[in-house]
Amino acid sequence: HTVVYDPAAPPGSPHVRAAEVLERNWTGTSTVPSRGLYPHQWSWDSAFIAIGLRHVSPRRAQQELETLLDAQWGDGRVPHIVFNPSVPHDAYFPSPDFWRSSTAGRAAGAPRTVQTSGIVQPPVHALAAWLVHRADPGLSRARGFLAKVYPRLAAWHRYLLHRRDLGGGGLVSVVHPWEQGMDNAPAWDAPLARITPAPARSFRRADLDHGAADDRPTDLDYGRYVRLAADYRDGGYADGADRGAAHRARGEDAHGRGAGGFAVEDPAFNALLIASEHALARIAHELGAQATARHARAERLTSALVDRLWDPDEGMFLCRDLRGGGLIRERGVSGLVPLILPGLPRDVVAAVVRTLRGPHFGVGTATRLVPSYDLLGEAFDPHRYWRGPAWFNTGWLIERGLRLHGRLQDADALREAVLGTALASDFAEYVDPFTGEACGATGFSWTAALTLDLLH
Ligand code: 9WN
Repeated sequence: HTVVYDPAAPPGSPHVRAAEVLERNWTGTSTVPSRGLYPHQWSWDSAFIAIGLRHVSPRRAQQELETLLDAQWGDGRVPHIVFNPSVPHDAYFPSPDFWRSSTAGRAAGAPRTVQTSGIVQPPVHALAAWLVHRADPGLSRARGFLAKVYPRLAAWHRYLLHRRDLGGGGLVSVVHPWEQGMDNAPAWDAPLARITPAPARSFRRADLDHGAADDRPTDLDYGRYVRLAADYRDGGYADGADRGAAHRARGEDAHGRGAGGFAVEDPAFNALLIASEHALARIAHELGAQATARHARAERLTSALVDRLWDPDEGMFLCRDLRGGGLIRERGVSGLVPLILPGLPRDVVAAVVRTLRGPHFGVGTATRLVPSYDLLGEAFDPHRYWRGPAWFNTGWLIERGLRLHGRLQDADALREAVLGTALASDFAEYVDPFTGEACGATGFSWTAALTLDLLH
């Protein structure tokens, strides 16, 4: 591969520093989120990485997405981790021998040659594929990039819309907090409280070898993550009605373990699917196919999102707990991410922008970046992962949303804050939303990638 040499960018410039992070984290076929903590390929990380990498090497950005899609399952799901076989199993937990994809996932069509997890992550991929194509359409056409990824992306969306509409209202549900990507967000506390944790001695966390315990999820959280993932695996990674059947076939109670203890409709996950559906329409059009049905579906999904998850009193979107019933009354950044949608009603846009600037998120007043959780919420902790710190992928999404809806001053201020903090923190995984102090890993790939995108 080649890294484009830009004579206008002196060594040590923001562009070069960000490109160097991506260079260091490149394995030859894809990019790890960070060298120590996350030594494999992650699904939504790769989408964000490709969005930045396209400015440095459109070729590598295409390959990043192709490598991920090569690990797609027969039922259409794109796994949240693709394991690197040359990394020792104890470097990350849960490892391939926990997920056992090629055996436990056989009925769902898991690939035989590569080991993966069996859960998913937010579908940012079609959006990424479209943006990668646009960066160098000539190369993309020469390599047949869109023609290659389009059927896979279509199958991925089909899986989500057909197998994961567990609430029956048109939206997609996540069955594990790792699927939504904001692992220990306070919104999950109530639905997770119903899950019996796996005993702490039954597994060994590898994350604490790299990250400060106070910045990471707790052991109790992990016990529940492990239980949910093991139950899903033991049901053959079957979804919906198939899930009960898989458990009955094993002589288990379909309404206990098999029914699936966790099912949540999340605003960010669904908004990213809708944004990607619009992108898939553009890709279809570019390939000479019909695009209108896809745009129409994206608009219908936008209406379903507003109908099911918008709370006018809060001025933001909330998560819906399908097992406990009703909206979860915790304010998280996920409820602001639908700002990226072009078809959002004007009054909804105005209310989300007010909430962003108001006391719960404080953007432009108490904070310059977007905290992951309500500054006034009981569970707020400025250093603990998704319970307060600001993250760069959500900052980027909200910056894009503000710009899309013509809030240029707010967008410019957020862009400056994101760029300044990313550079000052050495591309941290997440930061204290007040001080910008680095938390978690540094040299984190999506932070570097989205910095590159904002620089262009
Ligand atoms: C579990 C890789 C991933 C991100 C997630 C983030 C974190 C994993 C973990 O790291 O999750 O998937 O081990 O904590 O929460 O959003 O994709 O960067």
